Amino acid sequence: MNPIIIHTPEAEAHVYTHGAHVTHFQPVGQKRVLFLSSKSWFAFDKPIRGGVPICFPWFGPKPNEPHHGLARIREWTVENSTPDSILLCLYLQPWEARLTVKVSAALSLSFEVINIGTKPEQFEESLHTYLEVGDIRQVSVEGLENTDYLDNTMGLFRKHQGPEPLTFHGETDRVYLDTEATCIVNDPVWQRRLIVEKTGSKDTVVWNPWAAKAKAMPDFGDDEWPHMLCIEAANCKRHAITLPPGGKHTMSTTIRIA
Ligand code: TA6
Repeated sequence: MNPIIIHTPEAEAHVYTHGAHVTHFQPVGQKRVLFLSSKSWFAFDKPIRGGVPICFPWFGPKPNEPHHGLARIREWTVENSTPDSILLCLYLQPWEARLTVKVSAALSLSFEVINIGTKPEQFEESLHTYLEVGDIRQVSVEGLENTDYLDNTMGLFRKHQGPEPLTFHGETDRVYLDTEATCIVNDPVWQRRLIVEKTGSKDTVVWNPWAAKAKAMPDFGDDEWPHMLCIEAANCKRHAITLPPGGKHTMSTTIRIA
């Protein structure tokens, strides 16, 4: 399993046909922007740990099915590529899924879903972006202030984020609701700010497993949790999307260093 390397004058990105999985994005002269676990699986029946997993056609658990859907453990087909972009496709009845990756000083992922079936169908989705940070305990996130969220560490209990930026003091697993906001990740250790924009998404998922959960994951190094933060464009739970036959929906995320 080897990545497709997209090398441009401004940045380099790595993409696997397995899961249409972007695993690496590094602007010239900068530290890498995406976290990739040193313990990740690279196996046909397992998702890669890090980068931008595509969660589709469901988000989270589903009885007797793989967590976060099938798209990230399926082999996608390269339909087109240019020096700075690639288009990958997957047929997963009743869906056609298309991911366009564009590489410049920013990394842009556009995820299009088409209902190729004969009746209305519903799906959930997330571009499950793993950002690399110097130390999560010193990171703050702007853009989610005054927003309700479901706390997945407390049975999806609904809470409210106050006027202050989000900071991290333990396992954090939240679905911020009804937000189309751009998130700004302030990383004082690496002295940079990461800008995470999105379109076509009503939820933003924020995740860091912290020490205990990291230790329990075989494909996640025990000492890696301080160096990652997931900021995910998503449409999940009550924002699941229903498409008529022939209907299309696009969600995108764009990540760059300020
Ligand atoms: O996006 C947050 C989350 O749903 C967490 O609950 C945690 O399960 C994480 O995704 C990673 O899931 P995975 O199946 O990739 O281990």
